[in-house]
Amino acid sequence: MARQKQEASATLDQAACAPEWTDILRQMILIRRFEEATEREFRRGKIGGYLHVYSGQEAVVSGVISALGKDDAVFTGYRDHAHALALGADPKRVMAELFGKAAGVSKGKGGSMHLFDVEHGFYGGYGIVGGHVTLAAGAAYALRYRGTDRIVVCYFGDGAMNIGSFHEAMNMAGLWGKDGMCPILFIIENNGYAMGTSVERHSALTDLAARVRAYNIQAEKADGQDLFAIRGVADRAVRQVRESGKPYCIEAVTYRFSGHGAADILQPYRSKDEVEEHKHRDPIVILRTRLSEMCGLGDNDVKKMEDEAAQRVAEAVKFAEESPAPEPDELYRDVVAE
Ligand SMILES: Cc1ncc(C[n+]2csc(CCOP(=O)(O)OP(=O)(O)O)c2C)c(N)n1
Ligand SMILES: [Mg+2]
Repeated sequence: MARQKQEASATLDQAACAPEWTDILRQMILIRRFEEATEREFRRGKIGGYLHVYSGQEAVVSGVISALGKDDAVFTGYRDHAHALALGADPKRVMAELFGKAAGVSKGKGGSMHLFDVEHGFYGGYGIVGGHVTLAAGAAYALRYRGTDRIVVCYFGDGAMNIGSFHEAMNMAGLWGKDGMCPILFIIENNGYAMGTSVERHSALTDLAARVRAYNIQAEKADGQDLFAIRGVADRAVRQVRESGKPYCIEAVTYRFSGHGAADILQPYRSKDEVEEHKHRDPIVILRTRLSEMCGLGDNDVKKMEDEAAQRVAEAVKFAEESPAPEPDELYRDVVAE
């Protein structure tokens, strides 16, 4: 499902059992199956470089991106496959990028951490932790300066909040926001860890929303495992950012089910019990259960979604595998501005 071409002021109407919610569930299932496939293909040696998957955090992407207008812009770090897919990027071209193929969204030269798909409003995909927050804040300023009503959404992790560029970006966003010149929605993907270091061990203040408020930016926490919770906050925040031109921040409390990256196999920093406990709050299961209770979504409906996702992912892998590598003379193209 691509982004809804809805009015930015769309309200959350759970009772209506709108088809939108099943579309979002379908999207979250696709993202999960896609990520599982990338882990398999990494182990088969088909994907080189780094690989960080989003499993467990899907509601944070689907809940916010589904609240956006079609012209809004999204930035994130290196855990970026889900963001590209939720914005409507073709799974075949995303997988081809991971395989380093010319048909990839970044022409096979970016890989997992550097997806880019401007046609769908996706402005990356960045490997330098927290570096993209400055770019996103600048983009938000530029959009308002040009007189548009587009907004920027910038995702980052809990760990990214400890790098200097994060604080520079927050300070400028807070300042520009005073004049209504920084329409940006920051999303903290607080999954509890920065690689193997827990929030308790890396952040002097563990209330991450409070840290953002220090920059004169309104911030609130939301349950990142519950699609309806995160979407409800996102609807309100997106409307406010668009109208006011001021930044806003949502701390989405979530959890990653896989290791930090494909190489993080032993995960000595957390117990198996801890991971299992969090799997009881799988965002896909939570949404599926809600839709079956509220709207009569049946096991057969879900099975159809699972089959469809499996097929789309298998087609993406096949496409990526069979696609040609970039030509050697592509090596320096698009690397620096001309
Ligand atoms: C400037 C910089 N320093 C260190 C790293 C190495 N590094 C990669 S991911 C990561 C942890 C980031 O954690 P977080 O922001 O919480 O994101 P998550 O992986 O949990 O999504 C670190 C330190 C990097 N890529 N860039
Ligand atoms: Mg983290």
